[in-house]
Amino acid sequence: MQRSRREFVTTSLAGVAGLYAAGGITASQPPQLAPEDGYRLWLRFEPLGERGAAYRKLIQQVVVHGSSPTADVIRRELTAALDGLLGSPAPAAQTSVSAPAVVVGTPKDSTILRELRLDAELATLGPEGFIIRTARTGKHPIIAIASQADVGALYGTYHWLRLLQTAAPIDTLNIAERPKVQIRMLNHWDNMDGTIERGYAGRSLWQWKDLPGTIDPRYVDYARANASIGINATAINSVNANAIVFTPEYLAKVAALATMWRPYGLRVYLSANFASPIRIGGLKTADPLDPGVIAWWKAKADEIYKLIPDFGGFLVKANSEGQPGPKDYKRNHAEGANCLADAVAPHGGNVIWRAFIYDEDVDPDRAKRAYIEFTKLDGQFRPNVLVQVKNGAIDFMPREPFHPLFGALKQTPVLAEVQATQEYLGQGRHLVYLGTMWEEFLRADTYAKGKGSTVGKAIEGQVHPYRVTGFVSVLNPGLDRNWCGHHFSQSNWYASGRLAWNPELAARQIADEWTRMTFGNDPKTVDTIRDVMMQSREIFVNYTMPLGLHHLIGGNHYAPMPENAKAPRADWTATYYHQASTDGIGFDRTMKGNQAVGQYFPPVRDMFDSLATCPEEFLLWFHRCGWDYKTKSGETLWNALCTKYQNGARQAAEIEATWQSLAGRIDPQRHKEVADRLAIQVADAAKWRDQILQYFQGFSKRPILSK
Ligand code: GCV
Repeated sequence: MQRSRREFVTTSLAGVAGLYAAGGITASQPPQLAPEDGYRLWLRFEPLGERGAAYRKLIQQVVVHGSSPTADVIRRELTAALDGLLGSPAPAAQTSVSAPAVVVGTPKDSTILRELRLDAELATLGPEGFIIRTARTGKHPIIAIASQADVGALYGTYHWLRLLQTAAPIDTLNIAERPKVQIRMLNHWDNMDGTIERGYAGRSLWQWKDLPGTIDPRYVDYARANASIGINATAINSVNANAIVFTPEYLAKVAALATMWRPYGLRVYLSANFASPIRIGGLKTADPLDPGVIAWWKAKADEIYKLIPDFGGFLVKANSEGQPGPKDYKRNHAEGANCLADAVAPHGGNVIWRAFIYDEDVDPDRAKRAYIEFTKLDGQFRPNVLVQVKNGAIDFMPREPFHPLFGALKQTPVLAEVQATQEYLGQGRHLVYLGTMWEEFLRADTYAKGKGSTVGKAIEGQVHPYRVTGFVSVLNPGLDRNWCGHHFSQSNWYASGRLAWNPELAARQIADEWTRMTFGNDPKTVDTIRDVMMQSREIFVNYTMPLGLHHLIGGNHYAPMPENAKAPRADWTATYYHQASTDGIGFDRTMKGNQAVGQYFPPVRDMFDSLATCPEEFLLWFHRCGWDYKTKSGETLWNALCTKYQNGARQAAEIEATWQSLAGRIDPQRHKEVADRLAIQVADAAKWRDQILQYFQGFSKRPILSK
């Protein structure tokens, strides 16, 4: 892994230095930036110039204490990163201080850190928390990075490197951090044949045919990226799970990955096919109350834990979109989850049971179904079952109100599931930063226990005291050099990790950090990119599904298809949701309609229920309105809709022009690759505008307002 990253550090440095040496440019001309392919993500560690020289005075020595594999990772990361950032080879990591130094480790392993008497404070921060503090040892100033455990020291190291990468002052540091959420997880939707469901960046990262013998260096870079943002769990196979992953042959391969990732604090989970006892176990049933089935899961869990002692547990999509589940045997979701939970409990494992279920017999409205099923079962799950709930009740739409299950389950820990893979948000082609969308979601107030019971606080376990807390991001990177297809999709990986660590972080801060780390600290570049990112999701909503419209797609969930009326299920069409007719448009989910608003706590219910108080961005989600309904701007609904689509398409073109203004400030390869995709985005935005407005005009019978 170091091989590949160092290779890139060396190549880009040599590129810049080489140009100067060749006399091709003078100091007054901006240097030609070496092309970059995006492989290094936000861990580029490019030279910091003058700022680097200032840092170097404070960092003349690197001292890392500890002998664990994680301490070795810290040593390697620090040395390689400082080599790059400070623009000259950093001294090899040492064990004693004889000059201004950065000192990393645990008080247990480090006399220097022990002397700082940090134990009591570190105990409140837990094994993943850390302190970064300016201090002294003997006559030398030091920057201490300390934790109770090596993994916390690793997180502290990345945090400190982020300060350097973002050109922050490091003279007087006094930072104490601990993650606000315990399970900070990625879900990959990778199939065992190497394809990826909703993947837009090539084939699966996992080379099943080469494992366990051959370890692709990329697996380590994946772990580095995750550790750098605090991700500590990963479910590597699709929730539409193939039971083959539980065969001895594949478990040995999974174990090889788990072993490699352990020093980075990354625990493996596996998605479980509920019918595994039949599919690979030779049983005739998968009934969770059947003694043979119970014994099968216990034996399988024992087998897995022998190979992977820190295995996280099972992630399960049951009785959803054709997947098998307990309802096939007339058992409920708690009975199904508990069977698997009992199998992993003796080993300290968890079962993460997805709430993305929408059986048609539960309620005519898909948005209401999961709430109805899971609120009935609260209190019936084993303590090691967590219920994983998507941010909204339909399916990762460009804008959804928060799922009413947040705050509603008192006894069952609820994890949030967001989707970094932009399935409904332009996939690998549109520049859409999702930090703002998740901020909106996490800051939404559920009122579960009065004002201030935000979704963020709920998943932190501060609204109901959950035994375990979690935040999950569906991320489908692939073998494309830049991992995510679109360079800017990397920002959604980054943001989901940062928000999992602290759901209260601001989207703007995250965008700023990511931009600096990914594109450098040039002020114009940073301001321009951060501002584009901050607007990008709203712009996408404007040209696709504004004013609470949702699911105006079909097929592969990319292009506009408001006419989509035929699918195997009504709730896979578009017409089911928008319900446009000559009278108006929108889904009446009010108390006078299908009462979906009644699933929210009273102040939220009332806010959504009343046309006067319902935020207009959710208007047609909750209300059915006539085409001449007067919106808050004074425009009729039809004209307001036209305005949104016109604005969205225009704003997409503005992003493209803004990006062009950065030519020369960003390396030519990434600049061009983003520009090429922006051209697609602009054309798509115009298509969305035209197709949607023409289609709805067939009902509104009003002229399309052009701006
Ligand atoms: C993994 C949506 C996606 C499916 C996905 C499903 C889920 O329906 O389109 O590809 O399946 O969500 O989250 O289980």
